[in-house]
Amino acid sequence: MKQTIYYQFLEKKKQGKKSFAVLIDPDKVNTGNILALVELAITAKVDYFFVGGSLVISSHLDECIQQIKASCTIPVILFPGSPSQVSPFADALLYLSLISGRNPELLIGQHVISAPFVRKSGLEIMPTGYMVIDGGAPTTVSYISNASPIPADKNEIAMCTAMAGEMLGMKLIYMDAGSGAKTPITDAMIAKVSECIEIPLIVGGGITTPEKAYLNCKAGADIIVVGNAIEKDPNLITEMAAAIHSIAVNA
Ligand code: 1GP
Repeated sequence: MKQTIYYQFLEKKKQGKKSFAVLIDPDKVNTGNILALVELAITAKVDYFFVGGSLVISSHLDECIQQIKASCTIPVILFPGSPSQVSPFADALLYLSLISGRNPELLIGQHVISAPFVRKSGLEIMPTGYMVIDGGAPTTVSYISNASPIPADKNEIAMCTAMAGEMLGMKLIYMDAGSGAKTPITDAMIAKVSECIEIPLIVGGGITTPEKAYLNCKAGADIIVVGNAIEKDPNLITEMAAAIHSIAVNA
């Protein structure tokens, strides 16, 4: 199995380097604005593009990824809301299991159904323990997943869930308050989780300022994901990237 991008994650974590992933929802981009976004991302030295969403209505996922790949070398990682969001044009796939929920379909059911198709894609597969944290209001992911998020102040539950995910063999933990969350995940919860796992920690959902991104990294996040805030103001890419990359190596 390919592990090129995952090794990059591990190497960066070892060096204390933090990464910035821009989340692109294929429903919200078109040929015109995607190229402008890629240009900004190249200049700001964005580390990764995550592509996907809890609910992708349009059918131009492949086209969207091909456009990104044709214009830059930034790796494209699928962040799928369902098995239909698998594109062989991407570089890697976050193979998500919703370990914070108790919906068997999202823990293993959909994986079984789509396994041959996913393997055939040739994508680098990254087994990811996906944890949805309450972001202050129902988000698309909390509704669609039909599973309760972890309460925002239950740091111990988050810690134990991440620990269990790592011991089950997950290669990444992704803590997500949901797209457009009113309240992003607290630094205290990020710190608690990051202290108890060795695998890279991805954090996203409701991060709207470079300050918050910086503090999340200081608390232990390895990769920060931002979608909504950049959709509203693409120029935020530059400041976000600078804040995340400003963390001194091994500080
Ligand atoms: C959502 O973590 C991502 O799954 C990003 O959230 O769109 O709120 O930045 P935002």
